[in-house]
Parts: sequence; structure tokens; C-alpha cells
Amino acid sequence: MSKKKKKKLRVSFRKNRQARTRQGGLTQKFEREGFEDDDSVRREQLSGKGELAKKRTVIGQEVSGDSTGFSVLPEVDLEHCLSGRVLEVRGLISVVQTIEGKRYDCAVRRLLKTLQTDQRHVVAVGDEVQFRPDGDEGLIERIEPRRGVLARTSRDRQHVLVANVEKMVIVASAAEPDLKPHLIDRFLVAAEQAEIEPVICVNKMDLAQPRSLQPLIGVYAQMGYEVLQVSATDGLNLTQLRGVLRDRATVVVGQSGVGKSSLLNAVEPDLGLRVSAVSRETKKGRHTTTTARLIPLSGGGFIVDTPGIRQFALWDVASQEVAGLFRDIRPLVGYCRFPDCTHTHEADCAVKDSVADGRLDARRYDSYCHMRRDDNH
Ligand SMILES: Nc1nc2c(ncn2[C@@H]2O[C@H](COP(=O)(O)OP(=O)(O)O)[C@@H](O)[C@H]2O)c(=O)[nH]1
Ligand SMILES: [Mg+2]
Ligand SMILES: [Zn+2]
Repeated sequence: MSKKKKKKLRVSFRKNRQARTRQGGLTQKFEREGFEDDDSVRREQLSGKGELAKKRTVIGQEVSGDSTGFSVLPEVDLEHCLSGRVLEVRGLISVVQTIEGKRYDCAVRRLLKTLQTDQRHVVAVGDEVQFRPDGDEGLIERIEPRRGVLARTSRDRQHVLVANVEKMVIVASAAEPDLKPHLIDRFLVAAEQAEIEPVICVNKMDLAQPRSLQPLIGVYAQMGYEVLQVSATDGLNLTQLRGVLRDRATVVVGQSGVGKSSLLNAVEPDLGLRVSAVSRETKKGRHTTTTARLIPLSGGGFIVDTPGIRQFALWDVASQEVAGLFRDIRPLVGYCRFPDCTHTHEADCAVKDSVADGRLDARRYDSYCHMRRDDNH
């Protein structure tokens, strides 16, 4: 993303703006004021061919390549704004929490809705925003550029499930259910793609011999991934897990039954998440529309609660991207004979050679081949 100096920018507005849903006085008031009282917007009417072309001048910074989908970061009057984090989005209202922990029900400045082009929703859970407070309510004036985004693409539009996620805790269990390294590999690829730092957390260590897991854990540790061996039941290494979660937004992923809820309850007893003996969670493939939310932790930081993405590792990576998202394969691909080597059947393939001489873990390579094949692009 690049930022340029503040200037007046001429912006084409989205044409077929959706009919606005009226939702109470607050939104109506803001929607009106969002335009009429907005110094940084000057109405300008250009008569186009047939339709009225919508062009306006906006004062702000030009941004490019940001996942918010804006090309302009509008200037706001920071003196009258507070900064906060979006915990939840309910229809047109975003629940924003300030650093002091006060919450505001916020509407979105109309300008933002209009400037925004390629996304289903303007505000995403996890967004850092500047808003103008008014009692317990507020008006979001600006959405800061996003990092670490978990998104889904539907009909060419990006649907951001949650923004500004810093860590992904990948929970696996040493036993019951058996450890599934291929699933860990998929989540790692998802984390790499989203640019979220993963931490592998092997739970139910009370049911396993730590030594039996050493070879596998060694492979991940060697790649530079942090690996924790924990037990929700025994409390093993939960202090380390608390440390991972502190002061950042973390998404917790993993197969059903591995103990995600148990671990979070152990770390933060007030959460009271439901623990299920039998796996009754969302089955892979079924679409959950449940939206994400951030749950503040008492020690600082947030857990991203989003049932719909627990299984999201099974999406959207094109086959040619997969190698670059494997930390152990990425450095090898430059040494293959063919620049478009798929590392599956080609001669003089540095990846296959590395498997042959033991420098690349054969099981990781097997994961790579599976993920390439599963790709449905
Ligand atoms: N032995 C053992 N069982 C655990 C541990 N953590 C969770 N469980 C059990 O595993 C089952 C699934 O736990 P749950 O937290 O609901 O898993 P989730 O589906 O990943 O949220 C429950 O019966 C838990 O009591 C652990 O560290 N050791
Ligand atoms: Mg659970
Ligand atoms: Zn190759």
C-alpha cells in the first residue's frame, strides 16, 4: 500500500447505489448530515450521456492496494474524533470500542459508503476507525488501512470476514481426534496468504507421549513456526498461550473437537464457551452466515469469534500460489529448471530433489501435492 500527500481528489462514485434502508433516526440523521454538512465534499454535477455522472471532489490521501477497497482515505477532523475498534457489525450499526473500553453504536458516514466500490460491506469486524462520538452513539468517519484480513470472494466482490487479525492459533489435538498434520498445513497456508502470524497449538498433551510428537513438531519449529504443547485439562503451558493472546486480535482455528472452546475457557473463564463432547460444530461445506465478532480479553487483546471460518482453510488458493505459501518450499522454487515448474512431475525439480535427499520433509511435500490437486480454479 502506498500513501501520497493529502490533496483534492476527483472520485467517481459508485453508480447503482443500493436503496438505503431506513433504520431509525440516528442513521437517517447521519445519512443526511454525511452529505450536507460535509466540508470535504463538494457536489458537482456533470451531465453525462443519459445518466448523471457522479463525480465529486474529496479531500484526503490517495491510497492504493488497500483491502478496505477505498482509493481515498478521507481527511477527518481528528479533534472531534475518537479512535476505536469494531467489535461487531449489526446491520447498519457497528459496535465500536475505544481503548478505554467504552462502546458506541456507530453509523457510517455516507461518504464512505459512496466511495467504497468493490466490497459487500463498508465496515468489517476488526476495523480500526475514527468516529465522531455523540452520547452512546457515533459516526464512523474513516476506516484505517487493514492488515491481516480474512476474506472470502463471492461474485468478484471481496467479503472481509474480519480485519486486522494479528495471530492465528491453529489448534490441533495430540489424540482424540488424532493429530492431522495435513490440516495444520492447510491452516498454515491460509495464515501465510492472509499475512497473519500462525502459532501451532497441540492440545490434549495429557493423552499423548510428548516424545512421539517430537519429529513432527521439529519440522514446524525448523521452519520458524511457534509450536505450543498444551492441555486444557491439565493446564499445561496455558501461561504461554495467554501470552500469545495478549494485546492482539487472534483467530482460533482447528477441527471440531480438538479443544478450542476448552482452551479459551481455561485462558479466560468468563467466556463460558460451550464445550461439546461430540462434535456438533459446523460441518465442512455447510455455509454459516453467522457473522464474526471480537471478544475482548480481560488481559488485553481480542479473540475473533467466527464459527463460519473455522473450516475456511479449504478455499481460494490457486494451484500456482501454493508453493509460495509453503515456507519450506518457497526458497527452493527458484532452483527448478522450468520457471513454471509445478514440482510434481518435471525433471530437474529442486523441490523433488530436496525430498529425495531429505532436506524437505516428505510429509510436507505430500501436503503440497494434495493442496495443488484440490485447487478448483
Ligand atoms: N483429555 C483432554 N480432553 C480435552 C482437552 N481439551 C478439550 N478436551 C475435550 O475435548 C472435547 C472437545 O472440546 P471442545 O473444547 O468443545 O472442542 P472444540 O470443538 O475445538 O471447541 C471435550 O469433550 C473436551 O472436554 C484436553 O486438553 N485434554
Ligand atoms: Mg468449540
Ligand atoms: Zn520444481
